[in-house]
Amino acid sequence: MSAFSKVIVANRGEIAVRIFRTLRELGIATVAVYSEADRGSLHVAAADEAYLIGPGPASESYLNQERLLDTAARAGAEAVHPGYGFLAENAGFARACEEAGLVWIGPPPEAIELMGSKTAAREAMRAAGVPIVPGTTDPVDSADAVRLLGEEMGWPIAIKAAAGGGGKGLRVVAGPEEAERAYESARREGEAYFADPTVYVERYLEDPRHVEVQVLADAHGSVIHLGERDCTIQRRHQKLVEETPSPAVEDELRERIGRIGVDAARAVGYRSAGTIEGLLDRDGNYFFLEMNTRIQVEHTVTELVTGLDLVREQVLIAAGEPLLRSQDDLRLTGHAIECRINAEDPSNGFLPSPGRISTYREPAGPGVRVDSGVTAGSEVVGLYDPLVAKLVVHGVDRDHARRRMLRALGEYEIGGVTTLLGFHQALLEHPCFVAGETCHGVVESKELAKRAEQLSHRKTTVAASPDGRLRERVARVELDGRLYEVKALVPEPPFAELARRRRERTAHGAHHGAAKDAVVTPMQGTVLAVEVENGEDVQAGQVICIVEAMKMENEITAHRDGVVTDLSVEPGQPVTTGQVVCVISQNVT
Ligand code: MV4
Repeated sequence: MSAFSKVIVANRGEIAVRIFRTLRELGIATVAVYSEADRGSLHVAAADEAYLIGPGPASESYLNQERLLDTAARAGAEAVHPGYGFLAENAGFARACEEAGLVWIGPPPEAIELMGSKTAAREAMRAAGVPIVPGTTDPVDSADAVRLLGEEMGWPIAIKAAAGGGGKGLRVVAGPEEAERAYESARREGEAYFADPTVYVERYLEDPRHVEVQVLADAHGSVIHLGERDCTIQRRHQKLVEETPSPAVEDELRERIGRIGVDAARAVGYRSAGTIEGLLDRDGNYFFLEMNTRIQVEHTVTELVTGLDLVREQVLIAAGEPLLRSQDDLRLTGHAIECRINAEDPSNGFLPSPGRISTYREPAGPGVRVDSGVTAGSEVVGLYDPLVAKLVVHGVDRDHARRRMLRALGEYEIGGVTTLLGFHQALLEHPCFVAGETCHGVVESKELAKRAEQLSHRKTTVAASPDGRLRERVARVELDGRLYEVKALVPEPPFAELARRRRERTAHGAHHGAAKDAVVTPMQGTVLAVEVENGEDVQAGQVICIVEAMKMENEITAHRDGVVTDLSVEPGQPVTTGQVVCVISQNVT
């Protein structure tokens, strides 16, 4: 006898595939939905049945509530699993599912709603005795109020969007003279992202760790925690590496954080799997930040150290079954690390790198798990999250897991698109990561991007020799029964010289007059910030503006030194692919 006979997954990519695996183990039939852009995707092939939920823009299909409900009815599904992102934290959709007679594999809509407002959540946590970052639980409605709070709490302070989360709208204010600008810009970002300019204020914590607690709550009043995850390695509030246990958490602190997580879940009548996100400061103080009312990307590391299947727990809880384990039954074993394998280019401001995956080979062996949404031939479309796979390892301790991750990263082959494989290798070899430090600043550093690029070219050497006349080609030869990798230097093809001259001409401009080069947006999105002004001198690599696309922030940088002219974008403005942002003219000195 199983919980449900058929479940629909309102999601795509690796998480849809991940959920289908568990459903299959439970003997539950699986239903996929797909957009027109996803017809050939792995998650479609991984399900028993699949339904098109287009037409219309691909980015809207997984958000089309009516279409999803119709499809659930048509397929005869009994329950809906939303995965993460898309409609996972949409209380209205959770309610609509329940009203349509479908079981929502997630928390009660009221809990989603309450946690959706950061100020309401802070107030509820304060009332429940959960420590929150010192600051306001009410909105702050003027720059003067911000200045007053700064004098009261001491500078620096943080301004955050009330409807936000994940660091959206976060502005650090060092002193009273910065209050006005920061207040206005945090409000603009809140408006741009959530159509809600409401902001509030917190004390700014220096060099904190992002530490979160996984909780499970059933419909019968049991709530347990599954230990913490450390997600300190982030870039622009996008997590890149997650691990458990946290290098900064000892048994006693784990118990304290765990109790905080359980108290927080109980206070909002939580049910299902959930995560309490918090900040851990250098003195060991732990503060509630927000609660994520969904399965998270990084749930995998908790699975490896607990031996539990969190999606299975979600499904059984939704079916009304009681938790089978008490807090005392749980044992946390060893150390787990997850690296997010995004199709992004770290040497180009982590710009999305869409394209077709040509060659694809996953690592395997002891302690290695790959949760992937792609295979050889998959098209990585720019419309969606750039996360194509998650590489997760388990070891007896942190250094064992770290070395195992490096070994697995070395085995992983993804051709055709640029990924974070090289970046993760560079990071995990860096002394800051080895030492378990916060690595703030290192993640974004040029040094790491450069090392990442070197590492990602190691296996496919086709670089030109310095004079450009010879190319390296690596071949494998067997000599007297032993395998060798040999580097052959072969002459470049005859057209290469012409192509090089042409490139140089465009790079250096025409012989007479100043060269002009347009900076264009590589993707459709919304301008969040403009970092330069007309007439400003910029250097190659300097950030011109930040464009948000599919919840990711992307830096548009200058490709050459020069002077900015014809700047045509401003914050909040939508832009299309290939739109001219500004022109960079050569400095004529
Ligand atoms: C903060 C903070 C300092 N003080 N809040 C919020 C969402 C998360 N993505 C990062 N957030 C932060 N909130 C206060 N009051 C610093 C950060 C922060 C951060 C925290 C832990 C680990 C890495 C971080 C990177 C950037 C910002």
